[in-house]
Amino acid sequence: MDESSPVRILVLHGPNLNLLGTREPEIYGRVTLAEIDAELERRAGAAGAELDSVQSNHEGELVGHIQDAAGTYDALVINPAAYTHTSVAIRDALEAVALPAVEVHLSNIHARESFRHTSLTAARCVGQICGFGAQSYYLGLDAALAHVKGLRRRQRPDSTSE
Ligand code: CA2
Repeated sequence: MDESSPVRILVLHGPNLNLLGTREPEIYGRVTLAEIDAELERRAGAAGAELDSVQSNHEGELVGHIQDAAGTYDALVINPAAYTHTSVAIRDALEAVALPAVEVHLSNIHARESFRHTSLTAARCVGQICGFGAQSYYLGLDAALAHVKGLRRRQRPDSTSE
């Protein structure tokens, strides 16, 4: 993809995140997934980037979206939700496509039950942002855009490797 083309970001939301804003507001807030997606799209547009969002309750579908993202998108922002803590398949897909990914979580998974402290997927991501509610997604988008721009800068023929 040439350097002048808009950065393309795919946002992947894992299981149950379609329920956002309807239940457990004390943990996940009152914002709906549609509101988060609209704000992500607005912010991406303001930055000259393009963004698509997909939610799935199915592990295999998420794996399929990760595989299909290669060649179309420059980076992923992913909240694997409960699959964060269980899914070798999503971890392997992230590794296989070698697309930069930023893992995001609404809640601070490290301050919750011990089974949420481990992320199988984070090690295959550029980094993880958690605990800031919907802001985690917006910070994740900023991080993904900055990362892709850095990669493009380093790929310029005249760039020096410091
Ligand atoms: O904090 C996050 O973003 C999580 O990825 C959310 C997952 C949880 O399993 C992870 O440990 C942390 C759960 C998503 C469920 O979302 C709901 C939203 C509203 C009502 C019920 C569930």
